[in-house]
Amino acid sequence: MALLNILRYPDARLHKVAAPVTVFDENLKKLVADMAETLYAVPGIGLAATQVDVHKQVIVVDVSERRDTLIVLVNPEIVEATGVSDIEEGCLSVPTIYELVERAERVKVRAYDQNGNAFTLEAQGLLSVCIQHEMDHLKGKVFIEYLSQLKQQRIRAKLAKQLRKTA
Ligand code: K1U
Ligand code: ZN
Repeated sequence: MALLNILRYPDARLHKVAAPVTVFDENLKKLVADMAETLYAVPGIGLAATQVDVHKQVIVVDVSERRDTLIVLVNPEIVEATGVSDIEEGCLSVPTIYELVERAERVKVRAYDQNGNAFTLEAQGLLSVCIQHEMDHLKGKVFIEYLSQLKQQRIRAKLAKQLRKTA
C-alpha cells in the first residue's frame, strides 16, 4: 500500500471531471487500498480519487468514531435527495477552511464496490454531506465554489499566505 499526495486548492487538476470505472481489476483494488490508507493517515472522513490526481469515479468514506467502517463508492449516483442539512464542511484540499454549504439531509446512493458488486446506500447527517462533498470532487467542484466571490477571494488570499509561510 502507499500514501498518496493530496492536491491542494487552487490546483487546476481539482477541476477535472472523473470518468466512470469500466474495469474492476487489481489496479482498482490497489487504488482503493491506497486511498483508504491515505484517508486514515491524514486523517479525514472522505477522499475522492480526483484529490489524489486519479480522474476515475472512486470515493472512500469513513465517518465512524472507531474509524473501522470504510465505505467504497465506485460510479456513485444519487437517486433520491431530501431535506436540508446544516453541517459545516472541511476539505483536505482546502486545509483550515470550514464553511456551511447547503446540502440534502438524506440521500439514497447507488454505487458499486471495488469488486463490481452493485449496492444502494441510504445516508443521513454527516455521511450524507460527506458523500455529496466527495461526489462534487468527482465533478471537478470544490466546496468553496458554492460561496460568494468575495468569500472565495478571501479564502484564496488566506491559503496563499499560508503557503508563503511554509515555503
Ligand atoms: O473531501 C475531503 O477533502 C475530505 C473532507 C470531507 C468532509 C468533511 C466534513 C464535511 C464534509 C466532507 C474531510 O475529511 S475534512 C477533515 C475532517 O472533517 C475530519 C478529520 C478527522 C476527523 C474528523 C473529521
Ligand atoms: Zn474535499
